[in-house]
Amino acid sequence: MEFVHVSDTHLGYSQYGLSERANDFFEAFKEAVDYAVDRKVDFVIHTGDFFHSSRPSNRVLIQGMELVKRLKEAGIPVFVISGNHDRGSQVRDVSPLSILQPVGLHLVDGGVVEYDGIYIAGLKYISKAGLRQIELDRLFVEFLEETGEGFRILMLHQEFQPFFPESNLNLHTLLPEGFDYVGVGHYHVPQPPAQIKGSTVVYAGSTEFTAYNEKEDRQGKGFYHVKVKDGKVEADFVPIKNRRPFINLSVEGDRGLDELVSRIKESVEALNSEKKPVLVVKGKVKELSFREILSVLEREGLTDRLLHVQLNLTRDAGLSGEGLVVELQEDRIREEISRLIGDKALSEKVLEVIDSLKSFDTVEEAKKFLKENPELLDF
Ligand SMILES: [Mn+2]
Repeated sequence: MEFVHVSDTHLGYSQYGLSERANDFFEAFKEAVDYAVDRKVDFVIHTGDFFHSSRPSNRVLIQGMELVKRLKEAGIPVFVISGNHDRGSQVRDVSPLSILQPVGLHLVDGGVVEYDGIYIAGLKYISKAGLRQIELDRLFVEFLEETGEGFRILMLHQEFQPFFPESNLNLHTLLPEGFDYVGVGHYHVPQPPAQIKGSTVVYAGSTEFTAYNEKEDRQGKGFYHVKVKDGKVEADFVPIKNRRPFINLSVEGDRGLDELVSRIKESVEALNSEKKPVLVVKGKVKELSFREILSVLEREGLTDRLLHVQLNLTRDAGLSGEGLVVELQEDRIREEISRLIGDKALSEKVLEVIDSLKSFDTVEEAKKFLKENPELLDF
């Protein structure tokens, strides 16, 4: 028995406001689907954030339908849970994934389905406030009791220890013995398979960058191909091949602009991709303005060879007060927010919204996401 475990495809995310990036997210997802079809796997599991938004546009819904239909026509069922990005409001609305159910998507947002002697349990993303209302360990046992003899899969979309050391959800204590494979989403960095309570636990990672991270770039973006033979589970990472390249450079101080430009040139020339790269420049500058950097790139004819330039620069404090960036410790900021709000449940909700905005590169994108997901601000 073989299956593909894919996660966090964020279909419909037009990063940097670019339709090319939305298309990249579609193509990366499609590469995983094509792989599943080519390898004739038995089924596909998707562990959440199928869509980037709980209100995907009509065009994006059609893209989602196309992918599910392609699998369906190949006789490959796909099982999915809702992530924090696409779960919809629990009170007012349903998950946008339910729209794809009539074309063959199996939404397993809290229960167990049986397919060909395989039991697939799933739970949608649950907020921190929601987690206080339920006991995950008991729920997992209930799921287990609903299964029969056969391969047992559990799909989740949360931050868990030991992968997230700061999480208070620990799989070592929450997970009962009995599941064979636990597929987890939410963490965009793929993790090597771990053995916990006799089960193979895998964070598949995302198929594209929602926020660029060089460590992830080295590891690649992709999905897992899982093979089960004689009770043995083998999960292999499959990188997305046709991915848009990112050039990641850093700049220190204001000197070195010429050097930076020649490094950009070199990097662009070294690439062998049909897709124009995204350039990410980070570092601390004193007086250099974004406009100056962009005008040099333009003069050197580099802007046409790049899809987008993302400047993550901070002003070196100590010179003028203009644009001064004060780097505060993150936990100090969190403490201060909690103190200002006072109410514990409310401040946790606000911090959760802030956490979900951390996966964006720009304020504009974060704003757009909030507009598309008004239930997040439904306090
Ligand atoms: Mn995600």
